[in-house]
Amino acid sequence: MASRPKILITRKIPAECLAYLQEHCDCTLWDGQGSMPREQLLDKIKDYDGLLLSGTSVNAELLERAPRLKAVSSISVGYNHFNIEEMKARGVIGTHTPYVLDDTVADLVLALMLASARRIAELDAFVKQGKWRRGQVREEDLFGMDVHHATLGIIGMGRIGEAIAKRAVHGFDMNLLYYNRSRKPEVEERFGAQYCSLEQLLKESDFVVLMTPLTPETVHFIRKEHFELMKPSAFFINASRGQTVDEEALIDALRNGIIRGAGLDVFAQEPTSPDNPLLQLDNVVTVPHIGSATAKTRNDMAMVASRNLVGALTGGKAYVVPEFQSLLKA
Ligand code: 8YV
Repeated sequence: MASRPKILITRKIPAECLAYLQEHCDCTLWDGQGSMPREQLLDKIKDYDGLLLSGTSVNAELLERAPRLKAVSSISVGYNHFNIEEMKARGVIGTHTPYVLDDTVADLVLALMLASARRIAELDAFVKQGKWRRGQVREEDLFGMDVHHATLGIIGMGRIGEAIAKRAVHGFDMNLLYYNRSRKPEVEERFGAQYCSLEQLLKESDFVVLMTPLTPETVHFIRKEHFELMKPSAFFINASRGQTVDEEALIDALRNGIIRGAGLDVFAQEPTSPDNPLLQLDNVVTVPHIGSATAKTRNDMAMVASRNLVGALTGGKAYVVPEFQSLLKA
């Protein structure tokens, strides 16, 4: 690109990321709350070569109004908000932020496992509501389940799955089962993990952790019949995307003792409605999609995304999402 690329930044980013982008590009920044409203984005996009965003849908509606657009950089590892085919058809490259958030998301998954098994949220409320009174509480009413030495089943053994495996096996002496599109011999060697069918994983795991990316093929990947295979004592943890699970079936399984509990970072709709029946259940621990939400990791993600955008627009390095690799080689 002969002149400096023009980029649109649709949400606040750290000052050092903005400074870096301004060195290389002409930047327009949305600095209101959250992301730039879609109408404004649709209105402005025609003038830009690059777009920095997180979570905003990049679909035909947007792309049709973006004749100059060459690259979209998402401040996230997940890129289910990219319509890959529409982007490819117009030669628009998508980038994302792998690696920097693996450990942070894995920490949260362990937190959800521990919190649901040891009933941390429920018992925190119990203490704070003044219900912990001598002689009035049966000891066994406070019992939870052990995480250590239990069997963990990870569905989707990517980089985050491996970071979870490391914590679970080396920190908590857990036995590890995994299900993935492809077998990972190095994971089996490092963690003594056993590759198995989805059915075996669901039947044998004490904790089922879902980490599969959301794609058209993984919508409602876990449904009623899958919960029915799980142990009644098992916990289900989701830190991937809410739509990978049939939420109605999950609610049913939790209400009817099909499974013991759940720890959820993600929901079918986000923010989830205050009326979601999941929020009424004591055996569910919820957090508002905070897998990568530490200041350091979010800053690092924003920096990676900024470098990605400059790289993609200037022929430099970028974490291009795998589906676009062929476009780059062409
Ligand atoms: C994002 C995430 O930060 O990276 C992902 O895919 O789910 C989170 O870490 C979140 O989507 C906001 O961009």
